[in-house]
Amino acid sequence: MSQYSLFGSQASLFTGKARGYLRWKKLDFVEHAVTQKIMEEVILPNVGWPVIPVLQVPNGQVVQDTVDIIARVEAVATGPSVMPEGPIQQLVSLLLQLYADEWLTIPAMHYRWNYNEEWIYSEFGRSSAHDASPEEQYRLGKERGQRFRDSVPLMGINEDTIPGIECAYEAFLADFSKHLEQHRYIMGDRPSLADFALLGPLYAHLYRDPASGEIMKRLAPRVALWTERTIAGGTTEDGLLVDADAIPETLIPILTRHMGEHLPVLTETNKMLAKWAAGARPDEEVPRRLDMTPFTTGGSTGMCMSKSFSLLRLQAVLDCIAELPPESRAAASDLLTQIGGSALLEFKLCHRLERRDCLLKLAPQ
Ligand SMILES: N[C@@H](CCC(=O)N[C@@H](CS)C(=O)NCC(=O)O)C(=O)O
Repeated sequence: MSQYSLFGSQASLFTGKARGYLRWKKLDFVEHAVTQKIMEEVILPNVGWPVIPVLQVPNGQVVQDTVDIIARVEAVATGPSVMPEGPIQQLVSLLLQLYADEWLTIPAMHYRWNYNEEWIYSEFGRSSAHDASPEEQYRLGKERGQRFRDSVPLMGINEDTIPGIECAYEAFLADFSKHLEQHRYIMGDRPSLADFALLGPLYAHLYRDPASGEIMKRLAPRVALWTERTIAGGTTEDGLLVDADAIPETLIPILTRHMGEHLPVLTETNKMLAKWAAGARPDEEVPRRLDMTPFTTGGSTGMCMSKSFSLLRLQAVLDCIAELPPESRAAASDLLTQIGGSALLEFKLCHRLERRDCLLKLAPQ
């Protein structure tokens, strides 16, 4: 019997990230669908709130958050590290993780809910109650899916912003396709952290949901093929990362779009966190949503919720910049300037964050 259990779902964005990574790592694990029983007996007692994916490790401990899951497995599994060795490649990996986890969720949610709504209700029901009748699955799925559906307008997805969301997504697909003409994965010919992070939004919502998948396969067949080999955990044809800590030129347009769109929102979110933190108790959970903030994507503007969690992923980027070895600092500064991200060189997070008890909290000062 496998000693590792992944509790998740085929329809879940972050489960795709974890699954692709665990397969690549060749970890002996079994994936379990999250039934009501698993939710009540495993997830709620250990995590405290309903969220997936969750990894149960051999000593019975339960790990939540894909970054923590990856760190936990990296510490024990053999084979190459998911994180490239070069400091500049590490920085780009963390930037792309911030993009994938915290910004590409907008097109992911748009295409799921505006192109696949009825299908996804049944799919949620099928994965959580596979023995129920199709009608019962639809009813259950609709009940479960409501909180995700309700977050769509809060993410700034509406009639005014949809043209921009689609324009930015299609431009991303075009850029990524171009990149894939030269490399099998983000950082060369084997998958690494950025691939698994991007797999989150690109697999469940944008490839597997039928109407989204049709769009991806039509507009960007190379991205669809990348999605297939990355969710499989790589293939026997995979090779090596690009060497000498180089960043493929073809990533520049992707990184530039990310900085241009996300950086203003992160800057506002940081100000909102500062305001909240000024009156917070030391052990208080940071609210998941702060205020609404203006954003621009693909030329459309709107208002979206500021997610405090995004600052945790940003903190990993800032830590990486702060810890760069002296010989890599100039290259990092040039790269950030080239992609419109030089503000990150000076960015001061108003308060250090950490996860305690599976919740986001202010780190003790
Ligand atoms: N930062 C978390 C995000 C996990 C997450 O948002 N999971 C979604 C499903 S893909 C979920 O369960 N959301 C429930 C919620 O946000 O209330 C991770 O990397 O694991």
